[in-house]
Amino acid sequence: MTQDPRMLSAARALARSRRLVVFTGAGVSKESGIATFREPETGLWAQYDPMELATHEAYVRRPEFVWSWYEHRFGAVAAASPNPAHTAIAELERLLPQVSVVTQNIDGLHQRAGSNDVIELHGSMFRFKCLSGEHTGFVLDDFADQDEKPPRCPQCGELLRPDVVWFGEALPADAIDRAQALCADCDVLLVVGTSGVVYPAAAMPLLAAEAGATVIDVNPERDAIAAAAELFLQGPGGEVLPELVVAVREHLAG
Ligand code: BJW
Repeated sequence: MTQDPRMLSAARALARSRRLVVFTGAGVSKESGIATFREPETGLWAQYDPMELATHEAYVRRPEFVWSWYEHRFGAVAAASPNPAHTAIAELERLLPQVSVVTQNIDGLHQRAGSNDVIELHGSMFRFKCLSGEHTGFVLDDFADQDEKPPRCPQCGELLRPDVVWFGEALPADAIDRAQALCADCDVLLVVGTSGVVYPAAAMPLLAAEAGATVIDVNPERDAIAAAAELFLQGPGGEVLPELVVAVREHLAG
């Protein structure tokens, strides 16, 4: 049994939770071998300029370059598996009455780990749409036989792009609306692996705290969220979360 008082407090809050929201960022997938964005040296933005890769203007300017960067990332995700952090989050669903996952990630690893209610704020790398945004919902199989890169929209012939949210673009309305409603009505918000600097997603912990929820932050670094969190559990998600799930189980068993 853990003796860490912060771990015990977090386990107690989770065991009592009736409406838990887990809010995740790139750090939750790091132990699956997927790079984060802002970590010094290893983060994607330490190597690449986000304005050259994650904006509509950049794609219009250099579609082949941006597409090839995404192809490289598709390969990394295809080779990856959910790690113990994803699995522990999915496990919470089996222990607690209501669990939703609000993620900024586009890698689909929460769903692969078994989480059933996943809200993707920044889209998905498994869906594609045309540059005008008029035709949506394409999957790789829809254009797998095309040699052209980037491929063309099967309906209008316009360039296809990943259905992800780039800087300056609105988040999908249904996703942000549901995430905000869940955060404003949860009793615990468990935040894992986000630097908390990209808005409007970064406002989720503030919404939850304002609504009186207990905000728990899991991160190896004391990032922006930690200051606002009631409980900060320092360490990698793949180590902290399985330990937390064991402590929740123990608490529920009395
Ligand atoms: C671990 C770990 C381990 C490591 N375990 N943890 C208000 C104020 C200021 C600016 C703005 C504002 N509102 C809007 C803006 C502008 C902008 C913005 O926020 N800019 C800031 C950066 C300054 N926001 C936008 O442009 C958004 N759109 C918008 O606001 O539209 C308005 C609009 C309305 C109506 C019409 C039109 C427009 C869109 C933001 C889109 C972000 N897109 C990206 C790319 C997605 C696609 C892709 O992946 O290719 O999303 S950028 C990138 O950042 C990605 C992430 O989802 C997002 C967040 O990053 P995340 O997940 O926090 O990762 P990191 O790397 O920052 O942090 C990793 C963390 O993990 C660290 O803390 C580590 O310590 C930790 N860690 N190992 C646990 N093992």
